Amino acid sequence: MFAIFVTGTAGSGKSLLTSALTTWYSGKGAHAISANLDPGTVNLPYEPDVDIREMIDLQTIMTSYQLGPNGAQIFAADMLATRITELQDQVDSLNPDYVIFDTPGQVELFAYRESGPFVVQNLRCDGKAVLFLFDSTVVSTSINFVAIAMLAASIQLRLPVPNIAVLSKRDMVGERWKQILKWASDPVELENAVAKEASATHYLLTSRILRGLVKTGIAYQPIPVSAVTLEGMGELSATLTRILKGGEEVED
Ligand SMILES: Nc1nc2c(ncn2[C@@H]2O[C@H](COP(=O)(O)OP(=O)(O)OP(=O)(O)O)[C@@H](O)[C@H]2O)c(=O)[nH]1
Ligand SMILES: [Mg+2]
Repeated sequence: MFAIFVTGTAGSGKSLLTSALTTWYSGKGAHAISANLDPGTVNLPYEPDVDIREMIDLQTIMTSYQLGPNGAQIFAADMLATRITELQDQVDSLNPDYVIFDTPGQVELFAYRESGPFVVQNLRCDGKAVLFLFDSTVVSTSINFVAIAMLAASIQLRLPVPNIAVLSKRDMVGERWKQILKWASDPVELENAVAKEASATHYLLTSRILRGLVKTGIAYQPIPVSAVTLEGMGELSATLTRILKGGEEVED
């Protein structure tokens, strides 16, 4: 069994991509299941096979501990680790080839507290990967691209399994995703774009951050994907296969 954790900023397309990937793998004849790890989610664009909401109830937390919605979300996020045995048992009982985990809308609740990294590291399976979504509609300016790349680097620190960058919602920005890929592959082009976009102070800060990122070797070549038109799904699944199966024959 291989596990894929879909992460990204609020609204970046995690749930729809979870759904699209599950359907994609099923269409290829694999047994793929989806697992929702967001206790606070209300509407999901798919029917999860495993659902943390059956193990952690936000409403009960709010009443039992007299917490408001935000406090309860934090409490619930921290409880995730205590449900790992139940999660593992439920996933194992379905015996999937792939389990796609949809993670909470607020990435900080999953990545920066202890429970998310604990689950990512301790779930037993044959291979794991984290997808981090660069939302095309957000990173269509060069400064935002740098800001989200910093976040991606920080998620990589917190979730230390192979991370794959995905440029989500590519169908929403016309041809602009091509420009974003150029920035991603060429730091000089990105820096020039920042120079045009930013004020002098902003430019200094952004270009220094950018150079720092390049120096660390953390270069992002996000895979442009649409969870609606399914463009890019072949490339994404080929990359996942390469990483999860470590060099076995890839199929598209
Ligand atoms: N056109 C288009 N819309 C998308 C795509 N992916 C997501 N969306 C839309 O973007 C909005 C947010 O998508 P979600 O999948 O709910 O994003 P999320 O990251 O799970 O959101 P939260 O869990 O609330 O943080 C929804 O209206 C989706 O229909 C895509 O590839 N193309
Ligand atoms: Mg979601």
